Amino acid sequence: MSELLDELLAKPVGPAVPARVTDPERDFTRQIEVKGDEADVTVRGESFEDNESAATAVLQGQGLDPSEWTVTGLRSSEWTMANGETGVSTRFTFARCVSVATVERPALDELLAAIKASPVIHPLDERDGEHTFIVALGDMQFGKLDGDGPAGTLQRTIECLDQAAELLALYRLRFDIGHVHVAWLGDHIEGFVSQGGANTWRTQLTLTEQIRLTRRVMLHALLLFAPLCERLTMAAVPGNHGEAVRLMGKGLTRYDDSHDTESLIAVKDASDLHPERFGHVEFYVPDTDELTVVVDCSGTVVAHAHGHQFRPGKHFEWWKGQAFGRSSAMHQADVLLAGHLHHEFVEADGPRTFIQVPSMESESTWWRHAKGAEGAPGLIVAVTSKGRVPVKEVVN
Ligand SMILES: [Mn+2]
Repeated sequence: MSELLDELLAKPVGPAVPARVTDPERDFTRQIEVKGDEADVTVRGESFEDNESAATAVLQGQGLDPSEWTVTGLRSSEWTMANGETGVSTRFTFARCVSVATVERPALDELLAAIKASPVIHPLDERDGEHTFIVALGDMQFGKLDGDGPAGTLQRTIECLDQAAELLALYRLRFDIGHVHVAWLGDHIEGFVSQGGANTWRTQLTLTEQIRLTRRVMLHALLLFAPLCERLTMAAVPGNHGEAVRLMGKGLTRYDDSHDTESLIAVKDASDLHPERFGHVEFYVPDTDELTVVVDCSGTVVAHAHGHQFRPGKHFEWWKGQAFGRSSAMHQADVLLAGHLHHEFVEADGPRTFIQVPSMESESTWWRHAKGAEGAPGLIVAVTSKGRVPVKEVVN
């Protein structure tokens, strides 16, 4: 490939997420367990002498008087510190020299009185750090005549984005939000590749019209959110409907060959023309031949996938499988945002959260005939920080 070709094919690929660095200070430095007249203190440091004084300090930190305690045993072992050097981990067993004859019991009545006397106050203006406001949407399938058709889907998408911007102001009363992230989760167009092209008759817009709507809706989101935050990120992933080329109705070209992502790349190219206005905006799509992209949102690693890669209900199995791959960023993802299945679904597994958005199109007529369920279109807004997602709300 020539340099010029590389330059003009360049895409805003999502950044690699560096491996989580263990923090010995936080993960484990000192530990104390007190059982009656015996206390076990485990400390880690550069040398045994360091540990000896640290252990005494740990006792003091627990409100115990070191002069009342004597070391009755210890166990020391070496460990590798964060800087690669060898440190010493020591467990001291202390015994209380003089048994405390009478253990003072807390006065229960006073404690209970204190509970009654303290009103529960959670000040709204308490700032505990950076938060990201996530706006996640997908499955507009612009062009399809089902339900209220392209006109209805377009109006709903714009209105939901506008509502999300209003909610941002409301959530700022509760959270310190500096970063807004808009996740485009695929199937933004209906396209003509689905079902071997059998969706063609029911698709009322041309391919370029479908793409134009997608691009301009993304542009609307850019213009809407860019003035409202210090950092705006937008990510898009390829959906099955957005696939640019299928061969004989089946074979694909490369996995990144998608109108769903290309529309966002076009918006990025436009925003690059105005750095004074959009210099704080970042755009991300999966790397060449890839289908997922991750973006850091206030310490939460947010992954994006369309959802045609896993069977319904098997999102965590798929996620676990991806995380097994050593080159995949999925093992570091705290949150997985997905589209495709057209209904709201939120599930947590330990600290990981899966959020599936409803579709923006009003219904799949085929699905309604098959299963009876009408659509419940909308998008999802969420607030996240440091891996947690305390708020998820459907906007419709
Ligand atoms: Mn899909």
